[in-house]
Amino acid sequence: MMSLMLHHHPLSVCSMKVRLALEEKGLAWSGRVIDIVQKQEQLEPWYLKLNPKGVIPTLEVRNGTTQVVTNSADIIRHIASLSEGNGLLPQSESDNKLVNKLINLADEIDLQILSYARHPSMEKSEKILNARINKSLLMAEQHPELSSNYVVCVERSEKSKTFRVDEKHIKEIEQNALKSLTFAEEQLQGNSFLIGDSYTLADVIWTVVLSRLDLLGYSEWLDEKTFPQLTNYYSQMQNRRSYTLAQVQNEWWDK
Ligand SMILES: N[C@@H](CCC(=O)N[C@@H](CS)C(=O)NCC(=O)O)C(=O)O
Repeated sequence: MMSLMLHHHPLSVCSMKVRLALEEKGLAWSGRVIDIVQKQEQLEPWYLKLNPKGVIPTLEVRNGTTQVVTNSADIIRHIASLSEGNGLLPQSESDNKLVNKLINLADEIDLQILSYARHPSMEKSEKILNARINKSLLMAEQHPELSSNYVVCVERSEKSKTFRVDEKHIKEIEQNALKSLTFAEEQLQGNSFLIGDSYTLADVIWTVVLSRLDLLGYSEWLDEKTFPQLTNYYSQMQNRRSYTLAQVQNEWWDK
């Protein structure tokens, strides 16, 4: 019998996408919380062997053998491809292409950098990024065989520190996000979901994106005047049982 084990964190936006896909698929799963806030467990050697970039989420699909899937967009696609559970993909090829386009547009919105840029405490988020850099450097010394992995982890946190205060970079992310939101708004014209009348994987990822933009305070976008369809759609999605079950939380990490 197949079993699914997700390495995740309650407040990680990438983890929320996967939890929501699992709940909408209606499959049982178990989870292991990876503390990316205080202990920086994503940098432990055992975890790097599963996820060489040292990020969450990671899904282990056990079915006689174990398949490890990383990167949230690939994980949700993998979940949708499983024969068990509810269908999350449309019938026609053209609609499937559209689902993929909507997944890519959502995935390209750099919610990590926007989250670091808009965290209520620059000091607290700086502390987390520094803790990741310091632990990566220390672990690289202790585990030289994994040093190239730790270089990637240091570079990622350094990049976050630079870009989150780079106004031009943030503006670019926001302008691209606005283009994608405009596309999603048009898709919803006369439709209950992003692809016509049925809930798909595109709705999974967009629900989480809208929820994070809401947390980040982009109230001018989640507004009836700017994007009426999306605003109404977002409240409908919040009412789904899966939203609660998947703990799509609108909370900041604090430490
Ligand atoms: N493209 C990856 C990004 C994964 C990612 O950046 N995850 C964040 C949490 S949402 C993380 O693990 N951060 C810890 C770190 O950067 O050390 C995905 O979608 O899975």
